[in-house]
Amino acid sequence: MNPIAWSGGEWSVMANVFYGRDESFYGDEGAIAAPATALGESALTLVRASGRSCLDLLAGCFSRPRALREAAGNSVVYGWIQDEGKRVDEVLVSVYRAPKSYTGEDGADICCHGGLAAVRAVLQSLYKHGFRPALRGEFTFRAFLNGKIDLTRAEAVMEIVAAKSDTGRGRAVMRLSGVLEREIRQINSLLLDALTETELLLDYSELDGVAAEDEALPGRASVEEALARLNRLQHSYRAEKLYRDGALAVLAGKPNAGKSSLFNLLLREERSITSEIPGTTRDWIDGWISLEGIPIRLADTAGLREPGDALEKLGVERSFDLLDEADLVLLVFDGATDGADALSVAEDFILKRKDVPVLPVWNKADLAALPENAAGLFCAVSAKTGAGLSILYERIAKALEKTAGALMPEAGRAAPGSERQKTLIDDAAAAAAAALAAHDEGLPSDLVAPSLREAVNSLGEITGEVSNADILEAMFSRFCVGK
Ligand SMILES: Nc1nc2c(ncn2[C@@H]2O[C@H](COP(=O)(O)OP(=O)(O)OP(=O)(O)O)[C@@H](O)[C@H]2O)c(=O)[nH]1
Ligand SMILES: [Mg+2]
Repeated sequence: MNPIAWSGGEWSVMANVFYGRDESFYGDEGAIAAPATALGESALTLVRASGRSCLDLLAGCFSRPRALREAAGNSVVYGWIQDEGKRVDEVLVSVYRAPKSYTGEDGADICCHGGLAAVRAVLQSLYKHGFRPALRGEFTFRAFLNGKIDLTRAEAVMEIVAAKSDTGRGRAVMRLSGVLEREIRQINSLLLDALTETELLLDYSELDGVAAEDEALPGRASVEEALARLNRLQHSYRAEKLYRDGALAVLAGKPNAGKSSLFNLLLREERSITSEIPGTTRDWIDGWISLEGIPIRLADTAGLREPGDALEKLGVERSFDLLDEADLVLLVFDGATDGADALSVAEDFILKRKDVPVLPVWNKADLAALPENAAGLFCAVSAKTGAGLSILYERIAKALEKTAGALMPEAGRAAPGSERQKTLIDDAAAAAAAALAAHDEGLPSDLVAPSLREAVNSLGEITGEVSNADILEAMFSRFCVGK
C-alpha cells in the first residue's frame, strides 16, 4: 500500500477491516480518533481524538493517567501511549476541554512519531481503549453541530486543505474567518426585515379590512439592497473559481515551433522531450504552474499538421480534443520559419475559436524578430534564451483574468467559495428578484411574501441554519480523514 495514499476511503476501509466496524454511523458523540497529517515517513504525525469521555479513555492507555485527567484545557502533557502495559510510543498530548476545542468537545491532539508503524500502533491502542476510527470530515462535522463554525467556514477548511495557490489559500482563509458568513447573514437580515414587515401588513390588512395592494412590499429598499449585494457575490464567483480550481492553458502550433521547449521553460523543468525533428511530441503532457496566484495546468501537445502516420494522427486528434477544453490557447509560431503571414494565420485561428482566448506567441525571437505587423497581437519570446518570458507570464495572467469576467473582488470582500454556495446565492437572488417583480406588477403582499421566504431559506442553507441530514452528509464526506 502506498503510504502517502493511505487516507480517505482507504483509511476507512482499512479501519473497518482492522476493527470490524461498519462505516455508517456519522453523527454520534462517541470518542473518535484518526491521523490528521499525511501518512508516510516523517519525523512526527498528529493523531487527533475527540468526543465523549475522550480524555478518560485516552488515560486508559497513557503512562500518566492522572496527569492527563487533571490537565487543564489548552495544556500539553508528556507521556507514553501504552498497550497492555507495553510502551508503544513516546508522545506529547495537547489537551482541550469543551467547549474550547476545534470540535467543541473534549479532545486531544497526540503528537507521536511519524511513519506507518508508529501511527498504526498508537491508533490500535486507542481503538482497543474505546475510540473508533473517525470518518471523513467527522471532526469538522462535530464543530458545525456544536455551533463552533457555520457551513461556509466548514467548507473553507476543506478549501484550505485543497488550495493550489497562495491566493486561493488566502481567499479560503478569509472565508474561514467568517467574511462570507457575515455578508450572508447581513443580506439575510435585510430580507427578513422586509419579510416581517410584509407579513405584519398581511395580518393588519386581514384584521382591518385594509387593502394591502398599496404597500405590498413595505421593505422594498431592503430587498433592493439585498439583491444588489447578492448580485455582487454572483459576479465574484467566476474569478474565485479561477483562483481555486485553476485554468487549463494549452500550447498548440505547428511541429517544431518550440512548444515543448516553451513548456519546459514555463514549468522550469525538463519534462517534455524536445528535438529538431518535427513531430517529436506525440501525446499531450501536462504540469501545474502558478501565475499571479492563478493555478494553471499547462499542457504541451503534438504539433498540428497533416499526420504522417496513424500514431501521429491519434496525437493530433488528442491535441484538438484538448483545445476544446482549454481556457487559454498559447498558439506558438516558429520565428525561424514563419514569416509575415503569421498574423493572418493567428487571426484565422482566433476567428475559428471564438469561445476560447488565444494568445499568439512568436517563439525563437533570438533567431528572427517579430514582424512589425504582428507586434500588437503577439508576444515575442525565446524558449532558448528565456527572453520575453516575464511579459509572457503577464499576458497569460491577464488573459485568464479577463476570461474570468472580473478581477478578484477587493481584499477583504466576501465571495462564494463553492458551487453549493453559488447555487444557493443564485436561488436567493432569483427569489428576491421575483419578489420585486411581483411588487412591480402590483400583486398583493400574500403573493410577494413567499418569494421573500424562499430567498431567506436559501441563504439559511448557505450558513447551515436551514439544513438537512443528506446535505450535511454529502458535504462532510468529501473532507479528508482527520479533519
Ligand atoms: N534558437 C532557438 N531554438 C529553439 C527555440 N525554441 C525551440 N528551439 C529548438 O527548436 C526545435 C524544436 O523544439 P521543440 O520544443 O521540440 O518543438 P515542438 O513545437 O515541441 O515540436 P513538436 O513536438 O515536434 O511538435 C528544437 O531543436 C529546439 O531546441 C528558441 O527559442 N530558439
Ligand atoms: Mg513537442
